[in-house]
Amino acid sequence: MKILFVAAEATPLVKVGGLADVIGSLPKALVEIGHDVRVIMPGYGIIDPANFTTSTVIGNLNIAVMGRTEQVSLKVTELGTKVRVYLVDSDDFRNSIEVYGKGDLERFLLFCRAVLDILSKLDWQPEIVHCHDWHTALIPLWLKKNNCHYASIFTIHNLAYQGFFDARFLIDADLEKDWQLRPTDMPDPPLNFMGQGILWADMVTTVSETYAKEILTPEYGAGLDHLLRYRQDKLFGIVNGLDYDEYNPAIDDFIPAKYDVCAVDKRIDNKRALQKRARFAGGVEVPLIGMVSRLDEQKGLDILTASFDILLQKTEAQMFILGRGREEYHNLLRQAASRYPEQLAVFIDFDDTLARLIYAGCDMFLMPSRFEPCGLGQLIAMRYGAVPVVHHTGGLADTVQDLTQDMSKGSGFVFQGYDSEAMLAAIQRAVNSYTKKAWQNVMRRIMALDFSWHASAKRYESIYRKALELKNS
Ligand code: NHF
Repeated sequence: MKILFVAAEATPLVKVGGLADVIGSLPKALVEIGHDVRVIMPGYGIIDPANFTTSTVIGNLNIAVMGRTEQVSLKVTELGTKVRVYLVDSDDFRNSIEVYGKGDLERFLLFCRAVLDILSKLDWQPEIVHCHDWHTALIPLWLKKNNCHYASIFTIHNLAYQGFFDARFLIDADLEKDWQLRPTDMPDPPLNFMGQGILWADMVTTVSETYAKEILTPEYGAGLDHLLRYRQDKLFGIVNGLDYDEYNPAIDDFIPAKYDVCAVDKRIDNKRALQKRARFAGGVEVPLIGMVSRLDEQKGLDILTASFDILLQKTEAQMFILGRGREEYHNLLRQAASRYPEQLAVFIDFDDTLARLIYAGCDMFLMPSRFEPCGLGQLIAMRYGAVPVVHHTGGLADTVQDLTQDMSKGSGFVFQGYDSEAMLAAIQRAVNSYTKKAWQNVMRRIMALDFSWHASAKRYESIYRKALELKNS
């Protein structure tokens, strides 16, 4: 099949979050099982031209948007992975120093319109247009409205980000007619981009089975649960995979000591390096909990920051936290780190090299997310032998099985209720289990689990086939 991925970010070109990892790795997995996959994304000015040579495919397209005409062209770059990436080049994207920020609604409206226009002119025609997250969500609407022959898939990576706007934008962006157009039984479309992808795509997917069920409820539906229930028979959850070439402790040049499942004892050198980086004095026998995360409520920072005193007074454990997010949490974390300098290290940063050292050196990896569509951190942690401690939600529930008392089965420490007590109890359980002999077996067991893309790529393949059948029926 010929499949075009449409998304706002993709590794290795630009990455803000897990979306980029998926767009950087799922197409490769689909190519491996015989499909022809290309990606189209905005040509941000921050994409380093020294690393990616481009050539122009289509020049000088005039796109009408917000009452003006924007000049757009299409470039292409080869990543050496048999996946071509098209870059939509416009002043707006070229001049922006951030991937997301001010003017996103206008920029992604332009992107969606440009993709539609480009599709009609491109010398390579896909059968499937696979759109990801709100930045691309108007495309399924316009494909339907224009009776285009492509089947459309819309994947929700995180329902919390919807591209919200107000009634004024609807008029200025000339979207009023689109908002009125709908079958009589279709719920009223809300004022955001995301709803359109959900309502109009031939198939809707999200990134884990549990999250696919959760978002049908008002509690997790972020105001779109009624639209999702309306499309329920076309909604599927497919868990994300991990790029096993990119994340492999046996060949990872960013970590001090490389290791594999047969030599987990070598991790100790990475732990030492991590403790040194944190300036912790305690020895390697002290349990070390790692966290690499966006620092906000979704990721559980509210229950975590409320628990430091109990956690660090009740246990000897050390904690190493890396991430960025809300200012409020930066301050709370810094304050806690200054209260417990021997036990808590906080790095407010995006730093892939340090992140890898955390995965390779910590004993436990904490993800107390309130909700988690899939989550990548727990998958990387398991691949690197760090035992996950997670809230039972979304993709965390689908990928981490609670360890039995004797630790002979399971892959991590899972807590059920979303509150500090439940999280603390799970951490305590992990800390108590750390000295047991069985811990080594758990490390080996989780490193041997298979979270590569192969199985999920096969599931996408069957969704694409269903979408095509539906389109041609
Ligand atoms: O893994 C990629 C990622 C997910 O849970 C993650 C999230 C955003 O919140 O699908 O998207």
